[in-house]
Amino acid sequence: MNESNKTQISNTQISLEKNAQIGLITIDYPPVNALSQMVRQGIVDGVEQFENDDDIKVIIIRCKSKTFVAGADIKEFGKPPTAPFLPDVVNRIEASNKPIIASMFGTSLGGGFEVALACHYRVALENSKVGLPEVNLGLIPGAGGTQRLPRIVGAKKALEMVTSGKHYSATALNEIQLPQDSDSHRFLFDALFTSDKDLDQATIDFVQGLIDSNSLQLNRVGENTINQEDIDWDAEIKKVSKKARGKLAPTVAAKVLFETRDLSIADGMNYERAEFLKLRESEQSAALRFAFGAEKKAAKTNFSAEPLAVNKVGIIGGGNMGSGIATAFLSSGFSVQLIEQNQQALDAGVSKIKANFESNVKRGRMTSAAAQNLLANLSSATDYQTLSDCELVIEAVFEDIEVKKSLFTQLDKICRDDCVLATNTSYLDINEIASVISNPSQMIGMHFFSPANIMKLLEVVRAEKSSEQALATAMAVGKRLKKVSVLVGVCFGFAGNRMYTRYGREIQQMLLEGASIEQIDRAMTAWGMAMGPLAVQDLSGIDIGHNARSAQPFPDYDPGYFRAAAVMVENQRLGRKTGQGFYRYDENGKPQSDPQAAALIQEKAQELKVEQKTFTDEDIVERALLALTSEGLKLFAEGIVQRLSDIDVIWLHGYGFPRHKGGPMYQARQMGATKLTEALKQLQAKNGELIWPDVDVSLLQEN
Ligand code: 3H9
Repeated sequence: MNESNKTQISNTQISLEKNAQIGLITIDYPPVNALSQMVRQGIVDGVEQFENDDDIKVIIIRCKSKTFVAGADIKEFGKPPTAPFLPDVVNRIEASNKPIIASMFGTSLGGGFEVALACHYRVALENSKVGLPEVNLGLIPGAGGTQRLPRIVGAKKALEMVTSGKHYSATALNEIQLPQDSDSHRFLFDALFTSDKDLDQATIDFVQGLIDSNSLQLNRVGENTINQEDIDWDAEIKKVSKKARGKLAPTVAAKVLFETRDLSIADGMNYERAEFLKLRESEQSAALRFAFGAEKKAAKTNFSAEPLAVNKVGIIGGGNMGSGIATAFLSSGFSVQLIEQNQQALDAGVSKIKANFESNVKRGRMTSAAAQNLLANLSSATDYQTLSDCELVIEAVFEDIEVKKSLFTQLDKICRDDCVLATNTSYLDINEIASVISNPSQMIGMHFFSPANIMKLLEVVRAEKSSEQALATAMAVGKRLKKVSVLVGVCFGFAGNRMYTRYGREIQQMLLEGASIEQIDRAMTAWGMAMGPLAVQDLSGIDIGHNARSAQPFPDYDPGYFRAAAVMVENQRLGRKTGQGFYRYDENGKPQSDPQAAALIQEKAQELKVEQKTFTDEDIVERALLALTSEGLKLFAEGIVQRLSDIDVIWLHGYGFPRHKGGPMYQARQMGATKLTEALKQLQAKNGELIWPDVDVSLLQEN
């Protein structure tokens, strides 16, 4: 581009250039070209300037760096809004008297997609993704997304896209064909270019083609009506609401689509805007925005060494955990060497991995060919020697410290000198395990959550001597696995399971004090937890936690005695796997209340002379949350986590904490130090030593 073609605009995030009859508006606001005030202003100024320029016939909006616009600028939320507002910007684009083309790549999301929808043409690279993810932030699209999208893809698809918040592949969306009589006359994209193309040049060529053939049009999506497909709105809204499990935004989004389906674009956008503004002020949106920021912070680490490049990963153990971890690695393109102690166990592990891929294919998550390609990177053996060229080895064997120590003693002799050695232990002392290898700095914890190919959370555990490189490697690997990785320190259960133990102990105590199994699970799920704590214990096996606590791997830390759980274990009621635990499971695996379980708990309470109380659901929730909060503060005070918000991330991704409530420490911060202190004191007075008496509530202010 000739320097003389640059057009002046007083904006560091936008530049304007002329290329013969084409006006180029280029947004350059890393990392994701969010729609800051400056970007919004720059777009309006650019459109105005090119409209008044007789040389220009058509305008392109394009982006530098790694993506087309990924949405409104989240950093501006919570501050007073400043003009020009995004709805006005998109309307200005659509009203332009010269056609505007959106040149899209990467992820065009939220407000970014709304900008593109207002353009008169859209072109994109084939591997682009688009979406309206506002519901994930407790919002709905606020700049015409609920209005223009159904005018192109139809109300049904728009309902799905707006309420799910998912990212969609450009290629797949462009296959949508509306009925002939629909005046949604075009596909979403006017051209899709193969991903190896230079998008800027391809867009210019596309536009030049339109100019040369004299076929430029002002395709104003807002002038279309919405194709009224046969939709049972009542049923759809109910479905969305049920799936949202307490989140407001998806239901509001569905209702907006329903209420505005016959309105003009102007009236529809006014309706949408009013609902958007209400949600922007809501507690849920604040919590969801907090969660987004907390995840970004957790990913930020400041290691003094570069990560090791990892290609081949050894995984020892082909049980549920090991095969899940192997599936996760294979799915992200790593080579995996699976090890088991005998051929039978190895075959079983390989079968589980294959079954995981088959299930992905069945659910439409990947093609059969893609699954075969990824599975081709799997090798399996019973010989540890095959691990000699791995850059990372993860053990997922039986939770017994002697077994693990003997395993790492062997690995020490076989693995590369710089190989990162990771244990997937949930409770054991990694410092002790590391003591058996000649260079303990190679040892870290990588604590996956079951099923490891599905659960997002990864606790990367820093042991006393872990090297910066080993930790940096694990965090980088976590990113490649698309996990949410959080750095934690060594203690009983690390951050997540230690808090879960504290929470579980309080639940157990409430059972003995007279709260029923059903009431506790109902109270916690009604509050928003994905599962009741007792149903969770049944699912994971009551003996697992029982054995971990009984082993007392950290003599200085007393996880507490879970009397109700102990009674279940004594009576061989280990949970789902034995058909009975806190619940009894029918032949279809459905949990049923079991008076026998209740009677066993009651007997124990009588034997221990536990005073009986009546609980409201609120009492149960408050006590459970305060147990979590107090343990979280202790973990932070001990330096096990770097930030309180890391705890929130752990609970959102590993333990089914409702995202729209931000996390346990976010809840505590909302409560404030004074109220929290008061609540803890009251509970302590009522329940003796059970709530930690010595937590430093002032730490809430720090993070
Ligand atoms: C909206 O648009 C409302 C409108 O309908 C109406 C308005 C009226 N703003 O995730 P990454 C930062 S609501 C500001 O690690 P990736 C992020 O904080 C918005 N900053 O990268 C991070 O910063 P840092 C709808 C943003 O490649 C950096 O970018 N849009 C925004 O894994 C890299 O992020 C969304 O909800 C933003 N909108 O994934 C999109 N987005 O480096 C949310 C990101 O300082 N964003 N940042 O930590 C995403 O989903 C992912 O970030 C994305 C990139 C897929 C774009």
